[in-house]
Amino acid sequence: MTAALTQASVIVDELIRCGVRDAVLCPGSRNAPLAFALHRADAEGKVRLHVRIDERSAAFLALGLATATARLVPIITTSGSAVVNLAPGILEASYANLPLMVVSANRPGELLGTGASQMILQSGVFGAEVRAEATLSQADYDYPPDSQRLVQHNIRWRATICRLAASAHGLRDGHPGPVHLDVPFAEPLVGPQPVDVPLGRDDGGPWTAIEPARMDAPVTVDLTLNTLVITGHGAREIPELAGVPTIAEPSAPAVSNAVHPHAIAHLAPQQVVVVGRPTLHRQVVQLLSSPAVRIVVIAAEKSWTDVSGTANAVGRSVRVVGRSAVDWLQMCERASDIAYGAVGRALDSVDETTGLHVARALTRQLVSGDTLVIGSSNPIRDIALTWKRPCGVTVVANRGVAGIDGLVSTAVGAAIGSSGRTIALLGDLTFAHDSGGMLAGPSEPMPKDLTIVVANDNGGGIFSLLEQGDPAHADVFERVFGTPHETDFGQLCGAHGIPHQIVTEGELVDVLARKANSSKGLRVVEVRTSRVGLRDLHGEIRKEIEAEMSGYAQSALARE
Ligand SMILES: Cc1ncc(C[n+]2csc(CCOP(=O)(O)OP(=O)(O)O)c2C)c(N)n1
Repeated sequence: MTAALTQASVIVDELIRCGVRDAVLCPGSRNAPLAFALHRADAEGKVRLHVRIDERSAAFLALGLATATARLVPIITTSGSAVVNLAPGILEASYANLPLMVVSANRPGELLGTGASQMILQSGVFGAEVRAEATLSQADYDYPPDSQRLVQHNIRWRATICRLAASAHGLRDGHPGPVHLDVPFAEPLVGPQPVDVPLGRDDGGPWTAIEPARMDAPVTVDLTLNTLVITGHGAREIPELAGVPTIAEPSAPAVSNAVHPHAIAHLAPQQVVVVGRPTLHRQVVQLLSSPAVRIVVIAAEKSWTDVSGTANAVGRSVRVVGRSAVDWLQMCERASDIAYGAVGRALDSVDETTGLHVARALTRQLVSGDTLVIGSSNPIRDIALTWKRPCGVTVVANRGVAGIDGLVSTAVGAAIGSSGRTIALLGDLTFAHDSGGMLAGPSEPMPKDLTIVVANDNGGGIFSLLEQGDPAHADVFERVFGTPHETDFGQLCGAHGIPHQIVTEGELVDVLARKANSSKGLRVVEVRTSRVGLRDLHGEIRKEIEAEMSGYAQSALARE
């Protein structure tokens, strides 16, 4: 019997019993026992296996799959630096509260520091960013037939996996996120398929069935105060607040009473209810730092959003008293209409195509059943300014740590995990950063219909909107912030066998109406955009809203 193969079969079997349906494997030698066990489970239809060469990409693929399927996704690596290459995706999962499990193969512990090759201290390598970690007891070098030690090991291994899976889902503490299982394997790592794998529970379920701890702490929200709801990443729907004016970031659930983010500067709410984690708008940060406003935070997780420390109350759910005043509702609606109108007119008035134009054209094509993956930087902000999210469109965005890394892989994972078509909007640096996400072998599961739209302004457009984009820094800006690269995306995609085309904003509409039926189910559509006039365009939008709002305020005063 090859003990390492037996142990790997137990691990894979218990993961499946814990609800795993997709697993991402990165090739290596130390994790060979797990590779064999996963290949077998895939062949038996028990799990869908995804093999990726680059661990960074693998972690983000897993992240996309976990987001789309709401299931635990394990990423299986060999030992050494391979494990650390997962770090960006693990950090994103930690701050976005997504259930991932790193399963890192290791050499036997006693070899650490002996000069053994490809060996690092793997336990603790993700620091406090994993919710739980465990090192599995090593299988014996051999087990005699009917071994009691194997019986005991089987129990211990399965129970440990159940504990980690429960932590990943936050079942006991409401704090889901990544976990780490380190598995020391002794040689031989390869041998005949194990036939005497010790079994799990008879009912086919997990070794330990872990019930979620119920926590409910409602907080009272008095709607007679002029109230604005701000929903950010990770927000869930709060039916009690359904009719209240809401600034919803694109990755928060659709709302019936959406308010444009630029309206904030012209509204003076007495109370703000924060749901999830808003990260996009400076105006929101300003509003939430005001001690004059009552701030109520609703958080399902253990941690809650209160960057300025101004929150008056925190709860898990809402108990509403009173009703919103009609003139407050009208004021919010009017300010929002003015802001949406001003954005639209400003976009129509310029000749150049910007990321905002691409965001508007793309989101107009979305229909119920679509999944939209949004890159960090300007794409998510452009979508926030141009789109009112309708019901039925699923949105995926890596707002945990808001990196520009791993977005191609996340999009591929989200597309594989969802049933309809998927459209992603990424900036060019974001696309280039994870172009390795297009790297997948011919046997790998691929999306049914994924279009990655790249708004290519040849560099980081967002920086021209920040302080460093002030013309006073023009002599420094381009090289150290703008970072133009002039990459030929057609050739880059061609190297991976992915179809690529360059289209205008107008052509995007027709292109998106057609299916991405390439052999890999993935195509890249590039729209050349300009960031030259971006700062002025945003300035114009704000000025126009300002002017219209002051006209509205004066006519409201005259009516009183
Ligand atoms: C991993 C990572 N590295 C660096 C950054 C800093 N950063 C934020 S936005 C940005 C530029 C992104 O450019 P692009 O994807 O082309 O989008 P654009 O700003 O042009 O809309 C950079 C480098 C980051 N957020 N994440």
